[in-house]
Amino acid sequence: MVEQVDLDTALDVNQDMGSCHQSFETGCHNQTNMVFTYKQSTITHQKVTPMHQTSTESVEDMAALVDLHEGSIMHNLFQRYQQDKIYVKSLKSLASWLFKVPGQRLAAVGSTGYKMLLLTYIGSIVASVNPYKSIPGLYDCAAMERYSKHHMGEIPPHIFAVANECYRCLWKRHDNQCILISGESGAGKTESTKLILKFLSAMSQHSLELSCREKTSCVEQAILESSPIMEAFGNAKTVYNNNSSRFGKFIQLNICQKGNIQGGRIIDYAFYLSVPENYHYLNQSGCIADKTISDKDSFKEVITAMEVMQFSKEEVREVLRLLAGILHLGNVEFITAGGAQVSFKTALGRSAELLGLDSTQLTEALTQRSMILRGEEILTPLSIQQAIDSRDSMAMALYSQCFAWVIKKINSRIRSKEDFKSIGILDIFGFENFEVNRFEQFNINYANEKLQEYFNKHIFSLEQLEYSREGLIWEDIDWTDNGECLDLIEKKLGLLALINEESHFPQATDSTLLEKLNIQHAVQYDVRGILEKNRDTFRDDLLNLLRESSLDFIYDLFEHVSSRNNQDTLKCGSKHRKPTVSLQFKESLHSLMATLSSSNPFFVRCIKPNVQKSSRDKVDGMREDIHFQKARQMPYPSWYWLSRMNGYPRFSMKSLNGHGAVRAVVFLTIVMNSSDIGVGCLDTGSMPDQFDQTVVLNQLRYSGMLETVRIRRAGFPVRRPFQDFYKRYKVLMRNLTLPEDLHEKCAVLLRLYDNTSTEWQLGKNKVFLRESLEHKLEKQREVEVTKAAMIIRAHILGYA
Ligand code: AOV
Ligand code: MG
Repeated sequence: MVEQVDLDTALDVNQDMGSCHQSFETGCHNQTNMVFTYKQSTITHQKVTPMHQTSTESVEDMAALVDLHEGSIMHNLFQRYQQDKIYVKSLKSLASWLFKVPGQRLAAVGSTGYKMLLLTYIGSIVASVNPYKSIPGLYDCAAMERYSKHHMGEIPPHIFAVANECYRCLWKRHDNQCILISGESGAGKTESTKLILKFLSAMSQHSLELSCREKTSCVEQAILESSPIMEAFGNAKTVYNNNSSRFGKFIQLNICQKGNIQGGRIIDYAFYLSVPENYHYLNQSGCIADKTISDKDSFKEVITAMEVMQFSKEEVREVLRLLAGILHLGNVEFITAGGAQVSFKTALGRSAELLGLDSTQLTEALTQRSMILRGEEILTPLSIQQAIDSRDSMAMALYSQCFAWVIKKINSRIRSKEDFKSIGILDIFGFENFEVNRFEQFNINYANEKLQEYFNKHIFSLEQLEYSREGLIWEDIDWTDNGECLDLIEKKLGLLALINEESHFPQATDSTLLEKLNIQHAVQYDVRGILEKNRDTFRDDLLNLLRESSLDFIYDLFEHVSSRNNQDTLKCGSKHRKPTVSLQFKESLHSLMATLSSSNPFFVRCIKPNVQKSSRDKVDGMREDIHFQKARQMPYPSWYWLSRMNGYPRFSMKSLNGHGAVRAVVFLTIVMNSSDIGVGCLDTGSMPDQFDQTVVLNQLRYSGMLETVRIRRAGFPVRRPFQDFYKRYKVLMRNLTLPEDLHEKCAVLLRLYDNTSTEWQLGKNKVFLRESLEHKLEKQREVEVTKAAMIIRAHILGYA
């Protein structure tokens, strides 16, 4: 007897090494403080079963994997990645058959039955692995053409297929659609967003009548051109991504009845997340040039984009001038002579000139603080650190106002009336876990948790709720709820509440905050600077100075910025104080979630194959070499070794290790044909193809990928109200003796196809089907319908 080896028990790896699905653990690839455990086990060959063909050959739809566990999912991704097939899906779209028959389309939209069905339909999930290189032909016009003509599931999974399905759903469902793109920093969210925009704008232009092509095509172009501008201002290089979005954005495309993009709107979730060292201390990062980025070309691209976006020549100049002013401001240095004094006058002079400020006034504002107390101005000299802080806060204020202005400008260019429905595309900043994580990371990770919550709700909660509401026999699938993590952030006495409370005490410092947080929670973020960033108070005297700029552009930027101590705030007391950054952030996240909740979601899961930002090609040449070297240092997963020995992986290992033990190293010996073969096993060792399993497995785990595939497979994704089901398949029931009851009628047909009732269940109001059975029914129906059509034709022609 051959039995499946349960490596969970066999390996008994160190279980308490921390499960990685919480934001504070995710993305931690820092291997330096890793603990390695070592253990030896022996398994006889009877305990190892051959891998199913679906695992050795890779599948497009992960729900089709016969061996379903982390190992097989990851291996599937890996195999496809090796063939440059970066997309995989975990659900075959239900909608694909509903509208397959063109003649059915209108009827389907009109019928309430279908609407009900469609409302319970969960958007599809596509996973992509970042190739870190351009794959020829993957996104060209021919590809767009192909995907626009096929339904999801008919041709290999692709980001275009998601965009296409989303676009079609507008017409089928008559509600707003949204595409939610998640994944950690550098996984490919922004690239996916741009590809979706590219596809939708092509679709929009296609369905245009020639006469109006000119006018509308401008809007599409403008929407596409918004990307380089926003990236130029809102992105920065980080260790995870050379072009990392430092702001989240939600792009809404308004589509008119005819199917064209009318215009759109971009909402940014920036909120001063842009720390100054990312921008004006360009030299501090120690990285001025990057091989992968051509500054000259990017600059040209941005300027062209701004022209398309109808920024006037003057406006472009003003923006560049402001940026230069900020850079010079960053070079202003201080020495101490009593209080802080400006030591590098040239930088200050240039900066003042570029910003249209009086250089003496600027010097004063940077080195002393002025306050009006009972009508009298009181000047306090600043320490060097305080002077540096005021310089930085001024630079940041200039930069963020400028960014806000750019977004406003773009929006005014692409604005349209909301005519029909919209497609929203959400591209946020991905999970980050640096060596030191600060307020920015806290907010970024909070946003990611929120998005995960939305995903969980749709994929797991609502789905299982529907089953129980309909009284289906169903064993609930366990999934990792991130509710606790969100409670930690959002609930009463949660992190946000504590940070905000402390921000309102003028005397509070980062260390008092730390103390408070430590009493309540244990979280790993660096508190330094949190309070200041959260309060986001910009000194009134600095604000006033900027408002005195001789340049209209700068004056306009600050005209409506409210000052900290303005009369209203004082009069109304603490109730009306300016909301803190994190409070605004929380509110905007909640309003975003509300918008998303009223749209039909599609999910794209971006996965990063490694942390070196490397493509597969880069290492192909060295593969054997690395393989050899690494083999000595780090063990490989057993199936990988077996694959080396046998040409391809032939052995199925259930769940490669115990839950959460991603960072343990285990050594496993498999006895085969009575000769011992040492098999290095699992985790930490990175695959020689830049497909680092630790990195990938981590992402699969915290995003709930395994559970997603499981629920997709175990579930009954196809569901139709009895009446609809009967109507559609009546043609298959013609020769059957049918009972009176509608419910029973359906059951008779279903039993005919599957009398074990594994592929279907009857709920209280609906028939629930697995996709496989629905395919069979559809196929047969098509045969019958064609037959009927031929008979009718024959009659008309007078042959019968
Ligand atoms: P992110 O948006 O998910 O990170 P990006 O979309 O900026 O990540 O992708 C990072 C880099 O990966 C890009 O600059 C490309 O070089 C490469 N890349 C991503 N997707 C593809 C693709 N489909 N084909 C080829 N190369 C790709 V962050 O914004 O950091 O969370 O905050
Ligand atoms: Mg991005």
